[in-house]
Amino acid sequence: MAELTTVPGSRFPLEGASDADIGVNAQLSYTLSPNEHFGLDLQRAEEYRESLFLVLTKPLDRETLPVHRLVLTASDGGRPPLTGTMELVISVLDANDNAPQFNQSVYKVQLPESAAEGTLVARVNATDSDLGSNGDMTFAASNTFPPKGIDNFILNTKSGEIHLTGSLDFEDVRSYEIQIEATDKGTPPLSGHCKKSMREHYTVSSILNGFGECK
Ligand SMILES: [Ca+2]
Ligand SMILES: [Ca+2]
Ligand SMILES: [Ca+2]
Repeated sequence: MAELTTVPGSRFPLEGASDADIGVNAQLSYTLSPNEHFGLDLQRAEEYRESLFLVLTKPLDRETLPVHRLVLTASDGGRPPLTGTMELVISVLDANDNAPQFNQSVYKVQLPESAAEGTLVARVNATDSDLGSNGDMTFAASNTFPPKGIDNFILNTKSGEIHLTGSLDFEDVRSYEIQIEATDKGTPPLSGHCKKSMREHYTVSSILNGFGECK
């Protein structure tokens, strides 16, 4: 079952049990082990024909619980009743329902004016709790202030590392601000869009603003 798209009320047919006895000794009732997400619905079309459904009662979230294990018990109407049990294992398939989140919303870095080309300025880091491509992400610089700063820094879209590519001049620009966005590879992709800007003056400083998820 897929998280997100499998909505409460969804029904899944289960194969009912059978009992070789007749009459009340063959009338089965079913119970499910206590759980938060599933219930049972037994429909009797004719006297001896019944359909058993597993019904989803609460949305699934793979990030909270990826596998649900339930025990279905069938009891007959005899005295004493005889029971049979069966285990149901339900795997929750991933949907892209989490946007990448930066571990810091603002990274502040101070660099000496004399910093050499190629200097590692910072490495931004984000996490996404989805699976596979839903959790893989790329980084992009969406805005740089002042705009000419775009020539001074290069962002590795995979690692999130930022390197200095030009030379710094304290008398010319005292601080840079770079806004970075992380986007996952889900369909459709999700990215954070929370802006926190901040400017301060250091000797020559660059301020990197990460976009976290808006809460
Ligand atoms: Ca989820
Ligand atoms: Ca997910
Ligand atoms: Ca995601």
